[in-house]
Amino acid sequence: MSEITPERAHYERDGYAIYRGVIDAGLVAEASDHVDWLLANNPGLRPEQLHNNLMTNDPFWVRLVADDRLLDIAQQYVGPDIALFASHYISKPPGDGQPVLWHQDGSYWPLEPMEVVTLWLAVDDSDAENGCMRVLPGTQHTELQEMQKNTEVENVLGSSIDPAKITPGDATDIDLAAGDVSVHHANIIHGSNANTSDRRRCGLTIRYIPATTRILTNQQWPSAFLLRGKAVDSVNDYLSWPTYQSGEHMPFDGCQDWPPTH
Ligand SMILES: O=C(O)CCC(=O)C(=O)O
Repeated sequence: MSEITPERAHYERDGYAIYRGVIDAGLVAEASDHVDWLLANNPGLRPEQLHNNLMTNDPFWVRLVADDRLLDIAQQYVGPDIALFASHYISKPPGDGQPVLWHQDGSYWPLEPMEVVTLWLAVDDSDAENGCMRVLPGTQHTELQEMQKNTEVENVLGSSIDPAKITPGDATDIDLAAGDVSVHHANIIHGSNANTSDRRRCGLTIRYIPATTRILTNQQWPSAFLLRGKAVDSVNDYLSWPTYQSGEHMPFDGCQDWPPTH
């Protein structure tokens, strides 16, 4: 059983926690370059929509989510056998970065049981001005609600909780510096405002599951990677970690030796 850290106690009470200075500036800069590289290689995609289908054959993305500093945090929530379920860059450009309307993540996810934790890595400084994540503390204790289609404004998910059920005045802004990480529960109600500032706001969502959580799909899930520990028989089919190929993938520190033997 992991020791209960102050962050973990905060998560138990409020449904989220903040870890400062987790990822060094060099790796954060590579993640920032990665977003530019993904956009250059996927013309037409909005920068808020860099989803897990893009990561199946992307060594840097796997290297990033498999970073021990992130896994050490995830392990406190999901135990030692850790798989990836999904990961998504939400990069809100200055001026017209779209909001993420109020939602609960678990309402969207084909997971059984719903044992999962999200780490949100700040690639940029993220605050109220540029559309940081906002949470309604304590709502992790509420049941998952059905999301409703919502296209009143251009928004990242195209759906939300019925706005009449939300009191935005109760929200807490999650103010992070680049390299910080916030953690949140699958049931907590959260979202983020549009980015009307002159600074980009980019974060990487990373959804870690214990190897006992099943991804309910008939097809190979595009971001099912075993990242630490052991798989459980007959639960999920995991992908091989992609091998770096010069000219095909974004180069990164250590790419020639990627993946490590594990
Ligand atoms: O990045 C954002 O603004 C929202 C992130 C989010 O909804 C999530 O990580 O579940």
